[in-house]
Amino acid sequence: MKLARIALSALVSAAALAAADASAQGRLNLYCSVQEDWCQLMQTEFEKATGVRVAMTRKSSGETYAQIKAEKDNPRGDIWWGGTGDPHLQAAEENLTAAYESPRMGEMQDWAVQQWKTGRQRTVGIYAGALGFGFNTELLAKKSLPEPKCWADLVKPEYKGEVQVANPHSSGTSYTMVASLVQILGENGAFDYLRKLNVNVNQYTKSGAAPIVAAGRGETLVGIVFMHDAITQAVRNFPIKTVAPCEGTGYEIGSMSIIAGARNMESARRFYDWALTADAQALGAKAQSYQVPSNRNAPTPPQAPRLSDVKLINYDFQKFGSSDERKRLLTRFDAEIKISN
Ligand code: S7P
Repeated sequence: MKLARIALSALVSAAALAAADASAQGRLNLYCSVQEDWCQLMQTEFEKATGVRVAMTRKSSGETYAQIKAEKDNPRGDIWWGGTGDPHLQAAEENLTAAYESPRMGEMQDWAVQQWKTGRQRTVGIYAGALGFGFNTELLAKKSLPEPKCWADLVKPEYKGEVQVANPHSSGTSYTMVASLVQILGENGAFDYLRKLNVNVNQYTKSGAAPIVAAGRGETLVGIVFMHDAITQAVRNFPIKTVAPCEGTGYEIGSMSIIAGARNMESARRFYDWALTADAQALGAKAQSYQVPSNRNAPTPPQAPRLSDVKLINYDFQKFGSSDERKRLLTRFDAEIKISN
């Protein structure tokens, strides 16, 4: 009996010590909006580097923005890492995220610093990538269709039912497409285009990269995605060709923001500083994600599309990341584009 009491008290002390240890090293609730493999790698490498225990949730950019907004009076997340910059800017404007200046800011590319300034220090650029599309080369040959090269090709009758893209509410990729088309074609031109495209779309997915995964498997011919997401599928040996649309295209500044009222503010800042290091940014390529990193000392993966070779528009992040504009465009999308799923 006495022995059992001693064993029990030893067990209780060990558990108390472990708990104290964990709280000393900290915890972090990470909301992650890139691909699952990269999210997991960031989680485990940050844990290894700092001993902070990370609970990670992966969701698309628009979905994460909506979750942070819904939780604003009782924040459950500490940091939002990855995802397109527009919803990060919207969150910044709505004060859902907290201002922070990392000691790493001097190592950042100008476009990453500009994102931080536009977002009143509440969000920072962590990578950049151009929007485009990819198609399955084997399916194209089987169907004897011409190679699509331009946005204009995707609305041609021969591609009826052959195109997949995400829903712009849940997906930052798809909102980037809507905003880019508005900037290329003018707003009414863009909505005419989206109505025609709707005829050719076989499915609006929740996640932005899903259409190119489906194209790789032969479930759709074309997927409208960020070019780096198409390259990932080609690197994985799926028969995917990546296209930079001939008319020009928009791009994203993938971003990171600390959530206002974060319960683990110290861990959030620690993650933020770590995620801006060249070493942490080099993890993307290890997870087969080929964006251009924002730390000037981080290597750009050789597989990453060369942005200097892509006809990029002068994307207006201030305007298209503003709360009113994003809400207005999404409302118009719902009113005019009758999607069936
Ligand atoms: O796969 C990486 C990536 O394309 O995913 C992010 C994207 O916003 C998340 O997907 P959603 O379109 O579903 O929101 C991009 O920021 C990133 O480059």
